[in-house]
Amino acid sequence: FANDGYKLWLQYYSINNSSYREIFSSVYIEGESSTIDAIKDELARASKGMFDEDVVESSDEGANLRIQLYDQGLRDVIPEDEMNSLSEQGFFIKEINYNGASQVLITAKSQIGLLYGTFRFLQKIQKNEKLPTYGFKDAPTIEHRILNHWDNLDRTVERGYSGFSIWNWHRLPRHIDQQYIDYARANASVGINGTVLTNVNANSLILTPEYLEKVAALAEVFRPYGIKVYLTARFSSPIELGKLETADPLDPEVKKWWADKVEEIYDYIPDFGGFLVKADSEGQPGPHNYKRTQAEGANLLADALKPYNGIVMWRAFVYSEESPEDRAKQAYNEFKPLDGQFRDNVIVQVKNGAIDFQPREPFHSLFGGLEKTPLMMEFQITQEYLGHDTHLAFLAPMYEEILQTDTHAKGEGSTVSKIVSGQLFNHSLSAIAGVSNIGSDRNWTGHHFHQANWFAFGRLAWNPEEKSSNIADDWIKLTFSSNEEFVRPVKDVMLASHEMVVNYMTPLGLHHIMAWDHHYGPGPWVTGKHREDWNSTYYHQASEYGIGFDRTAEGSDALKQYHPELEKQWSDPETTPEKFLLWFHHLPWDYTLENGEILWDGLAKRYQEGVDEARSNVEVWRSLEGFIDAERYEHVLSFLKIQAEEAEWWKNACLLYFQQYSQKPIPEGVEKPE
Ligand code: GCW
Repeated sequence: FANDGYKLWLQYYSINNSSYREIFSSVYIEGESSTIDAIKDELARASKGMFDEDVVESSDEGANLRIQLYDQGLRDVIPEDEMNSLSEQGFFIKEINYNGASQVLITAKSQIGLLYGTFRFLQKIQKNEKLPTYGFKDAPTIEHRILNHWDNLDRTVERGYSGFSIWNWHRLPRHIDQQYIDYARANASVGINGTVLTNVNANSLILTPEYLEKVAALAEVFRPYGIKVYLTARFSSPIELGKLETADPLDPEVKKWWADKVEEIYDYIPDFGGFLVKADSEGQPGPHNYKRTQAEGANLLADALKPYNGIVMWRAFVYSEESPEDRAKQAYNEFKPLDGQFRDNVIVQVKNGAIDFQPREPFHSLFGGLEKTPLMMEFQITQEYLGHDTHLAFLAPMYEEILQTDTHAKGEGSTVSKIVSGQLFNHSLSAIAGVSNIGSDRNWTGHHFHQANWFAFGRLAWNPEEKSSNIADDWIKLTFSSNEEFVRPVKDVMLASHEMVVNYMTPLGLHHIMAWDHHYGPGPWVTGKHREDWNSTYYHQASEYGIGFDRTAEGSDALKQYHPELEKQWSDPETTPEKFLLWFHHLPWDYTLENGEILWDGLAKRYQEGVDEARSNVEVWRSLEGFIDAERYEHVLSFLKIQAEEAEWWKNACLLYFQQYSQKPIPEGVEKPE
């Protein structure tokens, strides 16, 4: 049985390279620790897989491969200031001359740095890449790079489409599954260094000793790989677990309850990372229940965690269905006045856009809106609004688009990435989160290509300036093959895939026209039964006159929340990028687009483009049969066919629906919907 899908981008498939083959025949690794053991384990797997050789360890510093912490003795080969320019988890890989023989040196300031360096070196080997003569160094710019699992204790996964949760609470703590170790390896190999194990719609049971014991067992598996464990904290836990009458953040008994609880957690997990909290949102309890602010709520937990260096990740996804205010404005309205009121171990976690993980959104106005409070990015890796498990959408271009947007918060060049890395406003606490797409499926992520989104999140978390095309290139080569005849077409498909999905779902800035509740498939006719004014037309506002959500001064004025440069640019439909047109403007059906077409025709053509591309992807993939194993080939093919059919379903449904308002014919070149 092959099941290559399980091995993710750590395939270590056989390659032909005699100089690299030699490397493993003498390896010097200094020191002893569980992280050093993890390094040895990885080298052994890689050498076995790529060259069918065992690693031969040597006690001689002059070995072919030398892995050791940086010290004075290495000053001659790597100057101290070069090393000092790297953050604690960075590494340096260099081919050096040792007594006349050539040697590859991997060095770092910390053992985790050595592990990261080892992974990177093994990736270079797998890709058959030469080391540059001047060496190769790298270090992360964001401190906390975290996966958010929306995993429930009964092992269902909210918005998870890859089976059940990989955390088997029933068997923990006594049974440690190999999958936990492989999870840690995969994460460490791209630099992810934290994991929130539980759903933000939290169950307070996770904070009981019965579960903490299980959490501790997982933390122990992850520790050698530099991965910290975090939990979600339900704000009403003092009532549910502590039998207190209130969870009011200013109540002394409540404060004491959390302080004691946190102390207990650290008894189990000495390096526990902290809490992630969803409060006052979609039915979750929070400080609003006691007429307190989000800052008062966050600070309660921050004070409890402070003695142990734990942090609070407090989500900004706060809105009320009851409020008449544009949903896109609510979080900013709530958090802007609180800037500066959070403790220094609180970081506010903001989704990339202000509505909710739509196929495309402009960046959230809180980025650049808050200055004194560190903000972390929350991306969604799982594809709640992007076709769930079966639709191929490579999300790196979407993440990159957001990270590279200029907020103008401190003049030109104030990109979202610089806010997230803490550079722009000089925050030492920095973090980024991705809502995981991992589940119990044999290939972890349902679609084989969705492994690439987990990989891409890790790579952009490590370096938010990284380019999507590099990420795609690396992922394809590590996961499948380095054969350019395979890599080139697959990379083209991947890099265009997000735009393709936007085209057949929500072109030109349309949003939230998915089917109600499960969000799979089209549903512009119903957006939320539970709320009066979220009637069928709330998000797209289609009428005989036109379509789109007016967020200019004449409309909800959400644009006011952006810095003046953007506010000005985006207030005028003529200067608004077309990808955001209907996000900010309500326009007549015959509004003229950049290419001279009327809006209705342009809309219809984009739907068609998406469909055409989804169909053509099936053909591209068919032409690649034989380049990879049959199992993964067939699996991907079958999903691509589903995607092509469903792209058409999206197009037909949306065009037929909107046509009742536009009353215009389907333009030439667009297949008539049936
Ligand atoms: O995207 C929405 C989802 C909810 C989710 C919520 C959130 C965890 O539909 O399922 O709840 O966002 O981010 O809190």
